[in-house]
Amino acid sequence: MKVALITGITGQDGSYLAELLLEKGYMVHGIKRRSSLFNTDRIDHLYQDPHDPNQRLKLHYGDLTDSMNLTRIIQETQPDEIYNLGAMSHVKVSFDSPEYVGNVDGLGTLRILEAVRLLGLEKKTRIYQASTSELYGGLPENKNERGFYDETCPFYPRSPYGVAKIYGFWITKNYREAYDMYACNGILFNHESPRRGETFVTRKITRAVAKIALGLQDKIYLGNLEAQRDWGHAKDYVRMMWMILQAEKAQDWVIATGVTTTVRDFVRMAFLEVGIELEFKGEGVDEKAYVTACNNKDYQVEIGKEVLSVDPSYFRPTEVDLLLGDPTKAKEQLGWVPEYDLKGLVKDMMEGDIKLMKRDVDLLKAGHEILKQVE
Ligand code: NAP
Ligand code: F7E
Repeated sequence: MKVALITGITGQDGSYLAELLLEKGYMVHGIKRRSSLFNTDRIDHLYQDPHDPNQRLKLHYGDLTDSMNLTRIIQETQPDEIYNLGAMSHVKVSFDSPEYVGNVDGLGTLRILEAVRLLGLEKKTRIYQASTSELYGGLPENKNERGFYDETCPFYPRSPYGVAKIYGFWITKNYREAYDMYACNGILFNHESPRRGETFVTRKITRAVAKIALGLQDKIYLGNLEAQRDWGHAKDYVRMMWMILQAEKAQDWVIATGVTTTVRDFVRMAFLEVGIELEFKGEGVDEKAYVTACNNKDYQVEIGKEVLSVDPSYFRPTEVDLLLGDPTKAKEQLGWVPEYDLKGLVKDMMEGDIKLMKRDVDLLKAGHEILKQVE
């Protein structure tokens, strides 16, 4: 049985990847951080009985800042594949905690590579490093001749997160070249899902739109509506992480959809999923969105209602204006065929959040009923 170790298993990608590897028959080890509250919501459905000897998912307490702990876990689990997905992954927050992000996202990668090397596992263990389109920084002059970012384009990170991840990228490449290790960077463009962290822009939008449609929230405040991102579905992207480690030769790969969309248009698409049409008026920090039509009888919001404003506190000190990836290499050499397009992604996220918010409303109603009976 193949053995995989996933750092960041409790995150969006870690949870989908664990599901995929279990389906493929792997023994999956995951590293989770100690926390004062439960932090395994995204994988609880995979991990029902830790006492079952046939359980193929095992969690280990650990942290990417702790070399001894990582070395011990790798020694104990002897993985065939390591997926280093653990990271402080929020770009805006990285400006508040630049040293921490350097330690976890940058040096954390080195700790994994060095542990594998010191344990003499460099010929056994294949390593996937979660690199990112943030490395490009969105500089227009660095795109390829077709106007996309691919594996040949220069990097220019624009945040402490991007700078930490560039260390992770280069140290992975360096260990591959210096020690002949099978270590790859997946340069993944933004990928989202119903499991996306609530403070990333897509999930923030789909949660708010679901609440507005159900009458639970009045409006949403966002930052830069002009920013453009190449958004794919996390389920498609974790499949590529696995495929990257199955390739004959260790290399670096861009995974993207090749389509870019503004934050503003993502908002429009999310509202349209519940039949609500919007008009945007004003510019810059004064831009607002108003409801112009409600075509679904279940989601009726007052026509003319203001549902979006800009809050400059969400602006970043340095912004990545536009990301657009060219996945030709992965398509041609790995057979990359995503199942979801942007419309499918928005639909999946909106369905997830409508369901979630309705469940909250039902729980609230049930609570009121119980209170009434007690009174
Ligand atoms: P995520 O949802 O934020 O998950 C990050 C994971 O890392 C969580 O399990 C988190 O644990 C863990 N983690 C954080 N700090 C850690 C530490 N000090 N030690 C050990 N684990 C730690 O991120 P994601 O969207 O799944 O992304 C997965 C990876 O891909 C990340 O490295 C991210 O930077 C990278 N990436 C993401 C995208 C994207 O669009 N999603 C694109 C390119 C690259 P807790 O649950 O305890 O917080
Ligand atoms: O921002 C703009 C914001 O935080 C996207 C991470 O997974 O992908 C992610 O990083 C855009 C930016 O993701 C709000 O300014 C507007 O231009 O969803 P995000 P990100 O920064 O692109 C890359 C590839 C990673 O590697 C990262 O780990 O949306 N934006 N208004 C906003 N963003 C947020 N978060 N909140 C807003 O209110």
